[in-house]
Amino acid sequence: MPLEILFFGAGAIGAFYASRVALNSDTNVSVICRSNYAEVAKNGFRISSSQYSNYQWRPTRTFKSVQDAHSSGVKWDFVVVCTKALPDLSDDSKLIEPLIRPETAIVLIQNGLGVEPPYAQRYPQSSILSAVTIASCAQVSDGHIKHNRWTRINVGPYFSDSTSSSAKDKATAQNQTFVDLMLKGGEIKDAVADTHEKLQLVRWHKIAINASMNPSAVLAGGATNEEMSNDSELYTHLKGVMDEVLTTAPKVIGQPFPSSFASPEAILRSTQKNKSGSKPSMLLDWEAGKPMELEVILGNPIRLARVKGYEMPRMQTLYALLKMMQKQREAKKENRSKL
Ligand SMILES: *[C@@H]1O[C@H](CO)[C@@H](O)[C@H](O)[C@H]1NC(C)=O
Ligand SMILES: *[C@@H]1O[C@H](CO)[C@@H](O)[C@H](O)[C@H]1NC(C)=O
Ligand SMILES: *[C@@H]1O[C@H](CO)[C@@H](O)[C@H](O)[C@H]1NC(C)=O
Ligand SMILES: *[C@@H]1O[C@H](CO)[C@@H](O)[C@H](O)[C@H]1NC(C)=O
Ligand SMILES: *[C@@H]1O[C@H](CO)[C@@H](O)[C@H](O)[C@H]1NC(C)=O
Ligand SMILES: CC(=O)N[C@H]1CO[C@H](CO)[C@@H](O)[C@@H]1O
Repeated sequence: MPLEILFFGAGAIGAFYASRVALNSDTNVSVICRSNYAEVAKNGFRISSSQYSNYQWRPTRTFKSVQDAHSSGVKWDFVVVCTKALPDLSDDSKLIEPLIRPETAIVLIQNGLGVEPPYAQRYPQSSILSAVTIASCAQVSDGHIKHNRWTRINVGPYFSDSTSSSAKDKATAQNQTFVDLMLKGGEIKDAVADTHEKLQLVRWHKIAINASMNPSAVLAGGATNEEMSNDSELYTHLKGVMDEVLTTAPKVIGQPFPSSFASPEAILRSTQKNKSGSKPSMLLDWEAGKPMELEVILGNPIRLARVKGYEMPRMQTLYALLKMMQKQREAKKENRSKL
């Protein structure tokens, strides 16, 4: 029997990894699409990549909703969630409920912190695998995915305080299977399997970069990372946020960062020389009038630290200001729509 794998969220990152996992001979890889459904159902995906060259991929099945995926009657072994995490707007853990059996492993390929607990609470019998990627991909038109660079994905089982040891064993075995699907058939050479603690440290380290650069770019009126890190007052601010996150995380997780992880000085030094000029995702969202990922980048880290008795005042300031900025904008939109 082939493994039945379903990707929920087939945007750039989801479609890219789905197309790699599908190269294993013993998998059936299906997708749930949103806006790109019509094109993908008709023609599948086209992936352009300098590393893997260009190829076509047609999912085993293409669905336009969770309900359709449920009605198919397929028993899913893995449900891979690749949506953008906006916990203040939608609880994606509830959306996938019809698809999850106790045997189903749920893989979360989502950036940010605190994305796992809603799934762990709702599906105590399922394994939760937590994944972070640095791959850079874009959907240039419906169904056409451009893989720009990088493939690294870190995967590890997620354990809550109440995870039993037999559940941990099951999650560890499913973690092995999933990483192997990426590594072997998928030729993702830097698919890395981590422990629960290591994976959380990877998440916190990413947050140190995103939580300093992203919100500051919005508050600094759209300055690029290069411009901000070259400004002496902003340099002090960015380093202050990173230091705060990187000294708090080991206390929350109970393990130090591996010495191989880049320091704030090293990150800022490379940012000063980075001419790419591309804007952080939060700034793009703000400029497009879309909701920003405030909770997974700022709110959740602040709360995860707070329950352990630690405050992060610089983070808290960024969070409070941006949340109010977004609220004001939404209120103005409401008023305008009433006119
Ligand atoms: C963080 O930054 C990277 C690179 O700009 C981006 O791809 C990612 O989605 C951001 N968000 C989170 C929650 O980490
Ligand atoms: C996850 O799987 C990999 C192999 O694919 C293994 O090396 C690693 O130890 C596993 N991690 C945990 C925490 O089970
Ligand atoms: C930032 O500083 C680097 C050298 O440290 C320089 O090469 C670059 O042009 C500067 N960029 C801006 C936007 O000032
Ligand atoms: C340069 O900027 C791009 C786009 O924001 C980012 O993806 C990349 O990681 C940066 N490179 C370095 C060396 O910081
Ligand atoms: C929205 O409209 C109400 C009533 O007209 C007004 O009191 C409020 O200040 C407006 N809010 C914004 C953000 O414009
Ligand atoms: C619907 C579908 O295409 N199912 C396929 C799943 O994988 C097995 C084994 O590779 C195929 O035989 C099925 O046709």
